[in-house]
Amino acid sequence: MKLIGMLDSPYVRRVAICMKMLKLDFEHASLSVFRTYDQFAAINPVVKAPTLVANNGKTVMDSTVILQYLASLVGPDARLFPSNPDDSLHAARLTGLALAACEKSVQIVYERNLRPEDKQHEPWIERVRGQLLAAYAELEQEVAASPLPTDEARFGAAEVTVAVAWHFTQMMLPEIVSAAGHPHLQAFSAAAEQLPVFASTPAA
Ligand SMILES: N[C@@H](CCC(=O)N[C@@H](CS)C(=O)NCC(=O)O)C(=O)O
Repeated sequence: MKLIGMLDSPYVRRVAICMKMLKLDFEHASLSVFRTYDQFAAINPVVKAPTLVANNGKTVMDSTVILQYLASLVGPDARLFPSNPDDSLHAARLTGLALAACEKSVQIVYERNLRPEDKQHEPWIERVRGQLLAAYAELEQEVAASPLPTDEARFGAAEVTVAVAWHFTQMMLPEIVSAAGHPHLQAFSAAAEQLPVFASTPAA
């Protein structure tokens, strides 16, 4: 299998970390959806990162869809997604909030980096900023109410996604989402980034 996309994308990084946790054999091609557009398009004409090239050559995109497929490869012992309904609901809530935070972070980064300054639409940026802060406020409350594990053996896709999302936003938009205002997320992310599977899959 081949994972296409750069690790500075939180979506690519969550998949890469989960693949390592599942001990799946894969090759990583660090192609940019911007700087190497044509090379990326030759693999997946939709040019979305991450793209997974399965062993039969078929491509699959969207990090969540890719993780669902990967979980099916490793059978019932796979620990990406909890099976008990209460744990599953908790994981789904954490993942949904973290993915919304990633999406809103990426929207702000694209707005700043891709659109000329005189074409930027402040009301739209304000809306996205409010959504981003709301997602992290909810996530901070969740993590404060039930602390997340910090040993890799107890990590599933939800824990990976929360850690990767927070690290990405802190890397790109620390002036918008303050670390000091989210102490539980900050502490969880710091512990996660120390784990060998995170450290060997750096975002930058
Ligand atoms: N929902 C998707 C989002 C993926 C995504 O937006 N990736 C960005 C890179 S961070 C991308 O492909 N950007 C290029 C584009 O959307 O044209 C996922 O979970 O994989």
